[in-house]
This record gives sequence, structure tokens and C-alpha cells, in this order.
Amino acid sequence: MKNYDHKKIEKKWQSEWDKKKTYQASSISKKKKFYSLTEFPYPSGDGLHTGHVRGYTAMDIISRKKRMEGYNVLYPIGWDAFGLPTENFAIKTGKQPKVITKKNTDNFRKQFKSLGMSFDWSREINTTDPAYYKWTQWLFLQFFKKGLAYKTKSEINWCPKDKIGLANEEVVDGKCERCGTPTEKKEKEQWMLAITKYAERLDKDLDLVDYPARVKSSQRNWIGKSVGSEIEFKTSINRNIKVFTTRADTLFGVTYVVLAPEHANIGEFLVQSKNMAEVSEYVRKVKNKTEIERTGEDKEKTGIELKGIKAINPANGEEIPVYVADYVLAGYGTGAVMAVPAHDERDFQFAKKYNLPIRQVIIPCANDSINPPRDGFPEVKRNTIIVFLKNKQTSKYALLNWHGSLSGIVTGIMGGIEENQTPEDAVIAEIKEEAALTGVKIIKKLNWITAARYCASHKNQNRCAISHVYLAEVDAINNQGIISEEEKKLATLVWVDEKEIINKLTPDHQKFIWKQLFDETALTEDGILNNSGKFDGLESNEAIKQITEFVGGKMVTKFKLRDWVFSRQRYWGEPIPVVNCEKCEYVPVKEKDLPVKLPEVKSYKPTDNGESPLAAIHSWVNTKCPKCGGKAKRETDTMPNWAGSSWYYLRYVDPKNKKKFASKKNLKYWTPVDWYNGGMEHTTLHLLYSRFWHKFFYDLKLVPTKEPYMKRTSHGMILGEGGVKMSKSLGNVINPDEIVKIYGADTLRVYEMFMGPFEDSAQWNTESIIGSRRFIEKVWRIGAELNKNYAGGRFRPKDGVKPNNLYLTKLLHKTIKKVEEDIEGMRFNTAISAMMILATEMEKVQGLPLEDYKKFLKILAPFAPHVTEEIWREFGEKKTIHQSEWPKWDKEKIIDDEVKIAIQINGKVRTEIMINVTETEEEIKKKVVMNEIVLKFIASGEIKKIIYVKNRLVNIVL
Ligand code: ANZ
Ligand code: ZN
Repeated sequence: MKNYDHKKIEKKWQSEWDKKKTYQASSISKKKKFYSLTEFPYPSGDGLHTGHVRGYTAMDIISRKKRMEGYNVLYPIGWDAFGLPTENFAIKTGKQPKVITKKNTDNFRKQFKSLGMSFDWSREINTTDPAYYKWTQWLFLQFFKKGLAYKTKSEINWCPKDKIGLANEEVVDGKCERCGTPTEKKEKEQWMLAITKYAERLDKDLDLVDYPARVKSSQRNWIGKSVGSEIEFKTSINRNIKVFTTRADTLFGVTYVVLAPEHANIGEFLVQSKNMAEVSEYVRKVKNKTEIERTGEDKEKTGIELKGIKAINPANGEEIPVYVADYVLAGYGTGAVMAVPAHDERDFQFAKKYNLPIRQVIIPCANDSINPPRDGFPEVKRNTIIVFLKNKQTSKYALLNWHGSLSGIVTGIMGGIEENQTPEDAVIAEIKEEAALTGVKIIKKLNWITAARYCASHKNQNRCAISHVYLAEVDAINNQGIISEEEKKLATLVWVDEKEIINKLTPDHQKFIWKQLFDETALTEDGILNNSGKFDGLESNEAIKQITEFVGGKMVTKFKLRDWVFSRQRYWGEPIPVVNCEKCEYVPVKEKDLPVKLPEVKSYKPTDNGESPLAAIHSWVNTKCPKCGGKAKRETDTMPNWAGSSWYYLRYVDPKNKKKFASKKNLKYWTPVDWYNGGMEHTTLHLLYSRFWHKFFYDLKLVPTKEPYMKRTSHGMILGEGGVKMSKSLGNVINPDEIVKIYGADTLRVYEMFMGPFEDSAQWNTESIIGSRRFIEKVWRIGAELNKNYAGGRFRPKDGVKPNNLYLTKLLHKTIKKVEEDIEGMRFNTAISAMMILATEMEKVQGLPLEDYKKFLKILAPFAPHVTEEIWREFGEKKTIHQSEWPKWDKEKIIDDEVKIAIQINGKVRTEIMINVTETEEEIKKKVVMNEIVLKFIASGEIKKIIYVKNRLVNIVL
């Protein structure tokens, strides 16, 4: 074996794999299938950057391992090639998007191949290929035929200067990305897909799949399922306001009602108000704010009262004001809310700003975390006070350190309110009892009444302590009396710095009220009803049902999810295959006339009135109605970027099929996708959209499974040096081509997988690549050395070669097990470090058995496919390592009965020896002093002491 020449080796094997179709998946196989999918890239003009390499390498490693484990693996790739950057580049340069795309995909393909990705290139797809988008159009028509694709007026972002509709990502801080002009909202007829019809199932079926918790919750948040009540408020103008609330239990705490500025009946309320001009001016202004600007927790809420109009609270008949406010959205619920400032944070901020009453009707009641209530004990409610008493002289506060069954608990001064006491009386009395102090002044009372449930085990009961909370002061404590022995037995009084209090208090409830005393927030938790007439004392859950019924409301389920705007007024997308006939209205293009191909145009710029450039090609637009043959016009809107990627994983299973989007047979064999990895940024919309398409196809019996992807994972981003995002403008993008040239694809792959935990972001550092390169060189060296002994596959041992080494065998088996499990768990970094340790040991040992080394090559092969293939073949193997069998680890061999320990002389490591864990300390020490290296040192001094640290080291002190 010669020196390691990555350029030669990598080229050689890449073309060999290509020629032999090493990674082609067969749809006819008795083997178990494994479908591994990775998000197909948008082929940008910049090419792949090193950030992309991470995800593709990860799935490549998994796919390679699965092949070696005997699976029939499908690992396909293609191009999600419609999109704005290409279109904008075409507008700028006048080049055809098709031509630009071809150039870019050629480059991406070359790059992927140079990285040794084991894609099945025979299945390459391209969303802009008419043979592909024919089926995107066909699938769209299935939605249309079922009434799930419909046209309606909807708002788009509009740049008044460029006169074009903008995608959301082209609006930056409310301004057009290209010219900086503030964008407006413009109503336009748009195609919509009725994804909301699937909202319930998109939420529920997340239970069927293996996605990370954060991905499931991002899906669920986007869908936004919410169970609540619809309740009608009568008003003084003979028009009811229907609100949607998840907290009907708070109805007695409503102090005003709010309409969204775009509420369907806003006009009616406007004209009957006494400040119509002002309100309409307000409504007009709110319109151009984004949803986030309007509803964000930290955004200032604005609103205006509809003067002269009152609403009636159906629970208690009270008259309350009606507001129009920006934090209520027309598109959610009923577009109107009942405001409960005490229990909703947004209402709370609004009420403070506009001086509206705040009325507490729920007493939040937390279970004590240290001493929670126990099942089976009866509950006793008690009215109590909690007071934080300050010594003005020292600025310290008095806390109680409880003993006995409450040992470890630290609270403010507290106690029960007796029948004949006001809470204030109780405060004074408790301070006298527990602190022996008088002359106390009450400074503040917390507006909220709160409660905590705990177990009073000495009384065999659970308690619900309803607490009134106070701040009090005392000038000094020199007149402190004597605290009774009885009180002292219960608790010790301690004085604590203000800063320390939050850490000292133990029950969560005490921490909570302490914070509330200084920084009040709404009480958004459930609890026990209060100030609510006959419903007082009920728990929130029960009260929601009872109060809803009491006022004649009904329970409903709402979703935040909106129907999907499915058209854009742009050129570079799939034409929507619909014809608008003067007589028959929207008619689908006949299946035999699909695809509706994109015509070539001279200018790719949208027209002045915001139509797609297609609208300007009259020869294309004017057509005949597929139904009546009369005059008709083609739809000139195109589909959004998401269309092609909503079903691409289905096409891969049968990419050349001319009669169907994919055959039933292939779909049955290959789907669902077993493992789908991609960027975190696509775990909300892309995932949701493709799950929606899939479910719809499932209902049409076009696909055999309910869910498209059984497992989803996401990789962390690769950041540029210094920890910032890689971007062209910062000039910190690392081109993988450079790295491949200098260090080789194997090194780059190992480096990227070694950077850190796969799900975390990691910082690129060109200097550290050398470590991965050295590792590969080491593997090569070991191979070359062995190769001298084993040339031609026959063993010709050199003199002095020692036979098998038990320690190494064990390490090998442990490493196989670890790498196997780490790949499954995407812990690529720890798999690599285990292999690095193994390589170091293998290089040290004399007489490494070839079989052991080959096993090592196999587990390294998924990570570094080229170098392992080269060495493998050097040993006379005729078939590729990538179709060899994954090595088995032996259970017996991984039991640790031998460990390596270090031998130190005067604290310095001089050598290492293997010991058996069953050896006694005596035996080990004997062994150590007989060691050759140790003997040399002993010769120059006398042994004073030998220290043995079990299974770790022996230190000889001379
Ligand atoms: C009264 C109330 C009291 C509310 C309370 C909450 C807490 P989710 O859970 O996200 O579905 N709401 C209803 N429609 C709204 C709209 N169009 N725009 C803005 N806010 C709206 O939220 C439901 C809650 O959000 C509803 O329950 C309503 O406020 C508010 F202590 O009603 B709630
Ligand atoms: Zn017609």
C-alpha cells in the first residue's frame, strides 16, 4: 500500500460505485425495506455549503449501516427547484429559470457525488421537470374535485412601488425586501387548500409517529387546537356579541368586551357609537400591523372604547363597556373576546393601561411540591394570612423555619384567621405570637387571594390554605418580647436579606406570592371560584361546564390553523391546471392534457397589476373550456414553493412512472418513510403540509398509510467561525469543495459528524479538521502495516508477532456495540471518538489480527466510505465493503474483567498494564514492581510507598 492519496482514492471509488450501481434500491426484493429520506435541497446558485453536508452525511451513515445490516435501502435525492431566488435571478439577468436551474443542479449533483453520498441516482427527481409537475398538478386536481381547493379573496403583501405581491419571507420589518418601501395588504382572489378540514387528524395522529417532542409541539402549536365555550353577550344596540373563551369559569370577572377591528359586525357598532370618526380612524390604522405586532406578549396593546354602547354580562346582568382593540384577531374564535383582566395577561395589561376594573374570581390553588396533599385524606379549607415583616433598621425580613413534620420548610409568618378577626387583625396577632413584636405597620396588601394545598399529616388531613398576603414593617426589634416555648418548638424565626428571600422560601406558592407583591401579573392558572355567585367554591374545570350551560352557551373546538393560501402571482412555479370559462366557471384541465407546461416568456417580471407574468402571454392564456369548448382563460397563478415538496417522497418510490404518480405496488412496499431527517426550520410548515396531502391521499386510497413519515429528526445548524450564521454577506461561508480538495471527503464527513451533538448547533473551525484527517491517516497506517504481513490475503507473520490480545478484542467488541447504538441514536460524535480510541490501541498492539481490523473498517465505512473501501480491497476483497455484513459483537466479550491501569512513578505516568478485576491489591502491586519499565526506575531509588487506586492506577513513591 502506498501513501494515502485521498484525491485518487475518492475519485476512483465514486466512479466505481456509479458504474456498479452500488446504491441502487430495488423495488422487487424479499429483503426488509428501509426508506431513509433527507430533505431535498433547493439548488441555489451558491452551491452546497458545509452546513448542508451535516444532515446529508448523517442520513448517509444511517443508510449505509442499514444496507450492511441486510436491509433493502432507499436513499434518494432530487431538487426542490421552483423558487424565488432563481426567478429573481432570471428577472435580473434575463436568463431562463430553466437554464439557471440546470446549471445549479449540475453543480449540486457534482458536489454530492464528490462527498461520497450513497444516493440512488437512478431516482433523481426535479420539481420543475414537467414529467414531475404533471403529477403535482394531477394531485392538485384531486383536491379541486373534492372541493378542497377553492378560490376566495384573501390578503397578500403588496409592494406599491414594485407593484408586485410579495411572499412573507420577502417582507422584512414590514418593508419590501428589494426596494424598502413599506408593504401594504391587498385583497386578491387566491386559490386556497382546505387544510383546516384535517386539523383534528393532523393534531391527533401525531400520536402515531416518532418525532422529537419539540417537533410535535411545534406542529400542535401551529394547529392550535383549543376547546372552549361560545357565549353570547346582549348589547344596548340589539346586536349580540358572541365570544369564544377557554375560561368560561371566569365569566363573573368580565369587566369589558372586545371586538376585533375587522369583526364582521364592526360597521354596525361603529355607526351606533358616539365616537364613530375616532373609532374608524383607529380601525384603519390597525389594519397594516402584522399579527405578531398585534398580539405578542411584549407588544403594547392599543384599543378604543365604543362610546355609548354597553354589553350585558349574561352571568350577572352587569353592564360593561365595549372596546375595539388590536390584540383581538378577526380570524380566530368568533373575533370577539370577553375580557377578564384578573386572569388573562393581555386583558390585564390592557385594563391597567385604560383604567378598567380588575376583578378576581378564581383563587389559584397549587399543590405544594414538598408536602403535597395525599389521596384519601379529607380536605379542610382554612382562611390564613401570610405576612412578610421587614425590620426597617436592618432591611431584613422575618421568615419561619419550620420543625417537626414540616421540617425543611421555610415560609413567611403565617397563621389562621379566627372567626372574629379581620385578616389585618390576624396579621398583627400572628406577628405578636410568632415574632413577639408589636408596633407593626401594614404597608401593602396583595390584590390577589391565593391558595395552596398541602398535607397536614399530623392531623391526617389535607389542607387548602386560602391566603391573604401582606407586607408589614417594624422600626426595630430591640423591644422584641420572648417567643413562647410552644412557638419555638413549631418554628424558628430567622432574619433574611431581601435578595436571599426567594432562594430561602421553599414552597413554590410562597415564592410566587413574594414575587407577586412586587411585580403583579394576571392569575392565569385554574383554581377555585370566588365572587361568582352560586358557583363559588367550584373547581375551574367543573365550573367551565356549569357556567357555559347556565348562560346558554355551548362547548366548541377551535383551531388556530387557517386554510392554506395556495397561489402566487409569479412565474417560476407549477401552473395551476384550471381554466376559467365564461359559462362553466372554474374547470379542471383534462388529465390527458397534463402537464400544463410553463411557456417561455420574454420577461419574468410580474405585471403592473400584480398578475403573474403568464397573464401577459395571450396565446397561452386564451384557450378553450375543457367542458363546453367555449372561450376560456387559463389560470395564471402558480403554486407556492411548498407544492412540490409536499409529495416528493412518494415519487421517489416510482420516479419514472408515466401512468401514475407512483404505482400501488411500489407505494405499498416502500412507504411510509422510515426515517426523515431535515432542518429544524422545516419541522412546522413543510411537515404539516405534506402530512395534510398524505392524509388526503389516504382518504382517496391513493397511499396505504395514514402518516408519511414514521420518524423525524433534525440536525443543529453549522455556524461560521465565531458562532455566527454562515451567510454570503458576512463572507464566512465555507465551500465544501475546497475542504474536499485539501483534506478529502472522508475527512470532511468525519469532521462534521465529530463536531458535537448532532441536534445542537456547532461552530465551524477549519483548524480542527486536521484532527479528523490524522485519524484517517492512522487508520491507513495500520492497514498498510498489516498489509505487509498479510499481502495477498495470506498471513506471513513477521518475527516477534504476538498472538491475539484479549484487551483489544474486548475493546473492539465494545466499540462495535457502541458505534451501532450511537448511529441509531444519532450520537455520531461519540461513535467517532470510540473509533479513535480503538484506532490508537490497534496501532500500538503487536500482531493485530486481520479479522479484527476488518471489523473496524466495516464500522468506520459508513462514516469514511472511500478510504475504508480502498483498504478493504487492498486485502484482496472482491466485493465492496458497503455491501458486506455489519459485524456482530459478542456479549461474552464485552464483559469487563480486564482493565488497563496507569503506573505512576512519583506521580508521573510511566507506563500502563492490564490487570484482571479479580486480582487482589497484593497481586497487582507484585506485578507492578516486576514490570520492566518500573524496574529501571526502582534501580535509581528506594520504594517508600505504593498507592493503589482501584482499577485506575498504581503510584510508586520513591
Ligand atoms: C376569557 C378569558 C379569561 C380567556 C381568562 C383566557 C383567560 P387559546 O387557548 O389560544 O384558544 N381569544 C379568543 N378569541 C380571540 C381572538 N379572536 N383574538 C385574541 N384573543 C382571543 O385562547 C383562547 C382565549 O384567547 C380565549 O379565552 C380568549 O380569552 C382569547 F382568564 O376568554 B379568554
Ligand atoms: Zn365552459
